Amino acid sequence: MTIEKTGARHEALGLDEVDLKKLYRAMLLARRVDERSWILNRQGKAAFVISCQGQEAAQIGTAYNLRPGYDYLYPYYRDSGMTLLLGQTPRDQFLSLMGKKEDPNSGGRQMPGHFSSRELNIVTASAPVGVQYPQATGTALAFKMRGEDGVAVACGGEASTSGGDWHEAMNFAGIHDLPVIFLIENNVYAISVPSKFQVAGSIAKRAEGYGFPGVEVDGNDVLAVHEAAKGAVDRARRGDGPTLIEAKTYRITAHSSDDDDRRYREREEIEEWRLKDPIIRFEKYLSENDLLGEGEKEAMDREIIAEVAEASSYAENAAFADPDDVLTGVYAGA
Ligand SMILES: Cc1ncc(C[n+]2csc(CCOP(=O)(O)OP(=O)(O)O)c2C)c(N)n1
Ligand SMILES: [Mg+2]
Repeated sequence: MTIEKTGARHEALGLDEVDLKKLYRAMLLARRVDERSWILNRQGKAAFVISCQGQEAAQIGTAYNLRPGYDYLYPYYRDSGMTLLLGQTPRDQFLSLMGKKEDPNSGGRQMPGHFSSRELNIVTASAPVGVQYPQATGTALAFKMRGEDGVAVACGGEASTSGGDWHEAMNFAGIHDLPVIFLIENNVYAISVPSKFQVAGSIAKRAEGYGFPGVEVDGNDVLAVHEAAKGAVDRARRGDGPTLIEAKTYRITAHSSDDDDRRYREREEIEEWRLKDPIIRFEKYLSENDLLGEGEKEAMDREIIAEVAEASSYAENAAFADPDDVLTGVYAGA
């Protein structure tokens, strides 16, 4: 991996030391929240976990370019890193994970991973994969009609590009030059199905057929993702239209806490990808460029672990949602 050694990559991207530490901290926070979530699941305190592990660079590198509360994010279930960067807190995530009343996403009514915040313009996903793409495209149309320079970002896994919604959204966005970014986090699997049985050809190249750029990027390299996303965001704000980003990455964990991935993939494959772990790679870049010493790194991690522990115990002790409240906000008038 020679790319880490080319010192001033971040300078070429207009990122200073403060930016780099924010990027690193955000990736590590997402990882630690995720790890804690699995522990809560194994303790019987969280019914279901769906993980972002391995995809932190794709998420943080993209979200770092957005204006929270102005741009719109249509995340998918793995995007906890993105939502944390935009302003959701570890406490919010644990409250949601454990179905607590204070859960800001849905008051404990929704499955974890359905991130939602009116203040932050994060729009909840629906359960069928891919329905977020036409919704985000509609929001981009609204930005354009109002003459605003906002950007809508819609995210999903590679398998969601096999559905019709994705193609319809891509086509509509291409026709009307809309300020929407499609971020595909290609993590190689759709539950147990490897991408070779799910996706024909290149995802990134499909954008050309819809009349706008498609970029394939190393999704485990946060600086490469940042560069691609910055180009896409700048282009959208200028009014030049959509961009598709295919971030090539890997799902380190099983599909969810209910999945046993030993049934369909070799442990060696996971170990190979662990060597390309986006957090370790970025650590290496930072340390090779004397931007993050061992002591500072450990202090940051200790601080994050303490923050996560505090958030987790707050949520554990919080009240459950009231069963009588289950239909509030579900049906009109309820
Ligand atoms: C339309 C639809 N079909 C099937 C499912 C069941 N399902 C949930 S997640 C998933 C895998 C999606 O894979 P991908 O888009 O690659 O995302 P990943 O989970 O790998 O991040 C499937 C098939 C669903 N939710 N919606
Ligand atoms: Mg996938």
